[in-house]
Amino acid sequence: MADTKTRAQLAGGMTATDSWIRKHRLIYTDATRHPFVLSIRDGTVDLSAFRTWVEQECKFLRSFTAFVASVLVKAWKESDDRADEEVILGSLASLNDEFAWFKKEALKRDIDLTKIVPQNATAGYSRFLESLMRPEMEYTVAITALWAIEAVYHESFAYCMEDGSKTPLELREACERWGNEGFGNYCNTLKKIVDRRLEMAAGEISKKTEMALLRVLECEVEFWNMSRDGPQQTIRAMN
Ligand code: HMH
Repeated sequence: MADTKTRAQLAGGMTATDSWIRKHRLIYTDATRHPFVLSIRDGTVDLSAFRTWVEQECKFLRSFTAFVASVLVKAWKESDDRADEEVILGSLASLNDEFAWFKKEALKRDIDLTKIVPQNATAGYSRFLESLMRPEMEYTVAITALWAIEAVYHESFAYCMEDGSKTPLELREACERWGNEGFGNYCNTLKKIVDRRLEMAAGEISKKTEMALLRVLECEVEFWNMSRDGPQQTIRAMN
């Protein structure tokens, strides 16, 4: 009874998250092996693109933090396992640390945090997170989005730290932040929560959850695209 394996694992099958990653592997790979990430790994990254990434992250993190806080409230109300709340509290604690790190990065790069304008990808991502924050949105859907958001960063940045990567020295700290083993374990803990919830979810919730996962992957690809393209150009009328 105390066995923590899910029904699917006991049956020798894949968990729900594994089968979704397999089913949607094209977009999953787009999100976790994006050209921007590959350019960090091979050392050719454009530093103005990296600066754009830092700026937009500073904006993104505010909505992300509010979202994580809303997932904590949903866990408190809906979860079948009290331990979930501690895991999500851990997410908030590491976000506290992340804010301090981004402030330091912004200072180093002379970025004025009060003057950052969110680009379309950041604004779109925030709107999606806001839709997940609504009280009627199910915990299973929201915790799945949280897992996917964290897992994409872990997989991307861990790839930039592998043997043979040529990640520039000044970007190694960023890669270490999300790519480290502890962060990987935290992502796995979230993944297990998701699979546990999906074991007991009704078909329509499962479908809704899969859609939320796909939307996260799209938002992540758009966020990388925006970073790769660097500072937004102002389009002027040609007359
Ligand atoms: C855009 N995705 C984005 N930013 C982050 N900080 C994470 C995921 C992971 O925390």
